[in-house]
Amino acid sequence: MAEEVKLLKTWSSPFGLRAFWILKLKGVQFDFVDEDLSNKSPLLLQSNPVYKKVPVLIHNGKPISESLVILEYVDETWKQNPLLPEDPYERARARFWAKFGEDKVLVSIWNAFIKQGKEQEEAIGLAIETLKFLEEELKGKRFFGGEKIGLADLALGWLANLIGVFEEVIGVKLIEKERFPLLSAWMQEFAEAPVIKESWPPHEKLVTKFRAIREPYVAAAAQPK
Ligand SMILES: N[C@@H](CCC(=O)N[C@@H](CS)C(=O)NCC(=O)O)C(=O)O
Repeated sequence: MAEEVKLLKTWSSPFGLRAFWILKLKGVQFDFVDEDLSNKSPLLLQSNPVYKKVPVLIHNGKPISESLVILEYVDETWKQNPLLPEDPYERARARFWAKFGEDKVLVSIWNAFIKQGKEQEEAIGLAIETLKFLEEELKGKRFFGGEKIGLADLALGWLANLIGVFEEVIGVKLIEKERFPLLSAWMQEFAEAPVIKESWPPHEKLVTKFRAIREPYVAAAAQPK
């Protein structure tokens, strides 16, 4: 029976990119739909009734939500080009860094992006402290997965382009080459890797989108307290 693989995503979503990347890296044939998140399709609402978010992978009619869950599902279902290593300890480490990316990196960078004034300075300091753990983890490695792209690389891959977008919008450099030489080299190598390099959304379009997302936070901070 032919496999039916459909990905619900949206053009700008870093979470959607994770699912898109792994399907491409595995060479899985799939269709995708770019959802309009201001008018979600019935298929999205039925497929992810809990969070109502993209990405959703629909495999032979069965929906799978949450990008990190999708990465593991695809890795277990299509065995070629494995994302996770064989060794259980190394698998645990890859999952640890993927989770760190969600819980710490994403949160601290988002705060640095939306906060203003003194709060922003503090948030930037925290983001830099968080990023130092990634710099340390990259010592002696090309990718978080070692010599090749692994789970943590796809989980953290959004950094390779969204950091530049956030930096442009807030006018502050978060990842400086001098402070983060290994992370900067990883961002460049990841961004230019086959499959990844063809998938980035247009930079200017992202800047416009994220500038608009940030505006209400800027306006709220300007209100007298
Ligand atoms: N933890 C989720 C996050 C997904 C997510 O936040 N998706 C956003 C797009 S970037 C979304 O669908 N937002 C629609 C909404 O919140 O209504 C994942 O990793 O898949």
